[in-house]
Amino acid sequence: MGVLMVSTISVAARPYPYALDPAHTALVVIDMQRDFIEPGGFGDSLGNDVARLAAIIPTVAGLVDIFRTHHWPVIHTREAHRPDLSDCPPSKIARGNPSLHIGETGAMGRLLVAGEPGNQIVEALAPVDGEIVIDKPGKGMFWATGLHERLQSMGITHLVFAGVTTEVCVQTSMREANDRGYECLLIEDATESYFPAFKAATIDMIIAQGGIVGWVAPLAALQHGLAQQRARPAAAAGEASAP
Ligand code: TIU
Repeated sequence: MGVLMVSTISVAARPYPYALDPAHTALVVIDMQRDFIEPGGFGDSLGNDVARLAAIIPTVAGLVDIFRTHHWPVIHTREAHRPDLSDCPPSKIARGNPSLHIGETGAMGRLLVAGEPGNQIVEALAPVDGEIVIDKPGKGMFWATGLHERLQSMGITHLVFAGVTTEVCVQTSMREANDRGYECLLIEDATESYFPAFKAATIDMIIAQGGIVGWVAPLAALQHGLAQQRARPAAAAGEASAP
């Protein structure tokens, strides 16, 4: 049997339906690392209740599973600095009044440092062979990562977003992607914030003004769009196989 050719999938999204072209779409899972999700990490050091974030893991896993099943690209990011912190501005280390600063040693090793236990993606969402893992020194996924060039070489034009936190690394990355011309969809139940009001406000900002940053939809809308696409009778049969 040949490769299944999948045509555009329509996702019931806000502010209007999102047209997902599977041949040119990647999933980006932002910073689902222990530093933010488990006690004793960077998120905890800033005084946050990290339990809120762990709750989305099953939904993110369901989203990842869709992309893996279809062999569509999955990209994981981690907020990570080099062990010598040469890629971490002093302003970032000094900011706030954390119980531990970036680079200091907590319950899961040095905070936000590549290679440390806390810097690993949570076990339930661990990358598998063939998936891209990007270590990013900033909140946004394009700053000093080379990711744009990789996405361009893959022919990616559409990005589906999940991860944490909604108003910090997810929003920054989505805005950076929007400015680079990507059509962006945020899966709203696959992202979370330490602050419910900030998550709600971020979603409102993304979809305002006709989708000034992009689109937002629940995972169920993507699943429904996929099911409808599969159910399209004659067209699907006609375009079903390629040599
Ligand atoms: N503090 C906070 O909400 N987030 C971050 O510092 N990084 C990410 O969002 N990944």
